[in-house]
Amino acid sequence: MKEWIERAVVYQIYPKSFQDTNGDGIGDLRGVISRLDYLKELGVDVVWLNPVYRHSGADGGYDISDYRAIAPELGTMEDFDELLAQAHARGIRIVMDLVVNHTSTEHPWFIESRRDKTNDKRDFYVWRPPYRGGVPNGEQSMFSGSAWKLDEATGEYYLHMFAEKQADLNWKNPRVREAVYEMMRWWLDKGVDGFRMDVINLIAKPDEVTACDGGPHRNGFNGPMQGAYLSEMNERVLKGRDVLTVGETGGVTPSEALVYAPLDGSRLTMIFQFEHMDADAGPKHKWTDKRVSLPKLKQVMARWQTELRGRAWNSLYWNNHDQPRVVSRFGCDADEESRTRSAKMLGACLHMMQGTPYVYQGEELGMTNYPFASIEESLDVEAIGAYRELVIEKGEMTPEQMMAAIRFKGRDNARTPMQWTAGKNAGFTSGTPWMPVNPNCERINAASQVGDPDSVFSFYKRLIALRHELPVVCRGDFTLLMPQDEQVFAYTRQYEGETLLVACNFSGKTAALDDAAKTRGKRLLGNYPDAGDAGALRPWETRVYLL
Ligand code: TEU
Ligand code: CA
Repeated sequence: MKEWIERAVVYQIYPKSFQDTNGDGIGDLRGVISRLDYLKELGVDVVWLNPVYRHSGADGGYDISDYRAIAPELGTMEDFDELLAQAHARGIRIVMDLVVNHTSTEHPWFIESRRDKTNDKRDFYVWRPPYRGGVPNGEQSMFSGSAWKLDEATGEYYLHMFAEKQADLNWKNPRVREAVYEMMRWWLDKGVDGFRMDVINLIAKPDEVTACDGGPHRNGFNGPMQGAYLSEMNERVLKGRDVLTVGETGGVTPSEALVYAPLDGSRLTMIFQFEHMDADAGPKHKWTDKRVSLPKLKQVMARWQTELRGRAWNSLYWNNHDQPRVVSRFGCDADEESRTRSAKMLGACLHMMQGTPYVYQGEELGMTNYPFASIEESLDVEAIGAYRELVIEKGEMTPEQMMAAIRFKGRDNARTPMQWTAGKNAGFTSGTPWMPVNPNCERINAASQVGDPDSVFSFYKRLIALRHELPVVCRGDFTLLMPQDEQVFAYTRQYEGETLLVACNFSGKTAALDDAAKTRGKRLLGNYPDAGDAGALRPWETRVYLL
């Protein structure tokens, strides 16, 4: 593991919701440039930018129509170059989103591909004839409904594992792979510092998934060729370059992680696993408002810590642009005291583990979920599709149940504008924001937190600094304490004779600590002004000690 990556903390920016500078209500690249000093103050090392490429508006930029152009609403390539230069001048690296499982149906490759069956780009995508007059098989889109769409021009179906406008590329075609690698080299030559790779474990679909056999919905993730494609990508693009790569890999197990992100650097630097994000799933998958069971969450987190140890590298995240706000999900946003305490507690719990922490914009302020009242307020293709399927078509959930689930888990919660100030539109825009600003911006905003030593922001700043300062935070062996406890998440990290003790209360009630978890030694961090009783944690309390 490269030393800078071992100590790095990444900040994720969803540019459309970060900072608008020209009053059109949409965040832009100049907005990101204008906030680089804020990121410097926080102390992060790397920024991951969600897609900034030209797109067709179906899925928040994940439907790319030109990999080498900036979306006009976000700015120009000159703006991008300036952002890169200005970030580098501050010692901040830039990691781009790489979306190559699919392109937009407006991408020139697809426009050519769909024209007829013999054109040069036909095999860039997955085309199949009808099976007995209908869809080739029962494969389902991640956004509800069939994953096959009939295209009138040739009478064949194309595969789209996400929205209809997101056509899956055919990775079996070596020309597709080379075209992707060439594009990646183009960005790296420009000076970007790596890639976050969207659904990268979906590119090597097993043959059954695309078979024209009327078969059932199967799982297209983690196909047999995955390792080979990633080795090839490494060989042709990444090898010899000082980059950070992180693969988004839903459904992977720790043993599969060893295939994707081995420590020898032969494939990816690390992956995003999803097991802890699925720990609170119910019978309708993510669509539930049920709270997570803490023993289960701990078991998942601990397993990833121990099973990757010395073999592969973890990423650490509670939040991203696809997840609800963690303080509302695993903490408590009911009152200000609980919100700030639980936001800090969740930060400490995650950041003191081994791996690379990711902070999603606004997480460092303890931003919360948004009070969506009805489905008409949802902008996200996932929520709209799920509502249609589960409420309207199948009647498996009532509108009230589904809205409760969308409020608790919907992706739009992450995408409301960043809260900079208590003023108009939270200082995000002088115009009309593309998405409503959370009304709680009056009490939750950066302006009030940056200079306040007791703020969530200052606490995150301290967490990031601790990782930079203490080798035990980067390298220590992880041991889970009190695994069955329903309130306490406690663990130790051990490195070269030093022990870090982290104790967190995931509840609003006092919680007793076992002997092994009793706080002792030197207090590094806490979210109460005083040390308190060594054998008990107060509501939402966190303590970090060096023994
Ligand atoms: O997400 C991949 C993915 O599997 C999502 O469907 C995820 O399960 C869901 O958002 C959780 O609610 C990536 C991107 O992060 C997402 O924003 C895109 O919509 C998707 O790929 C398609 O590109
Ligand atoms: Ca703008």
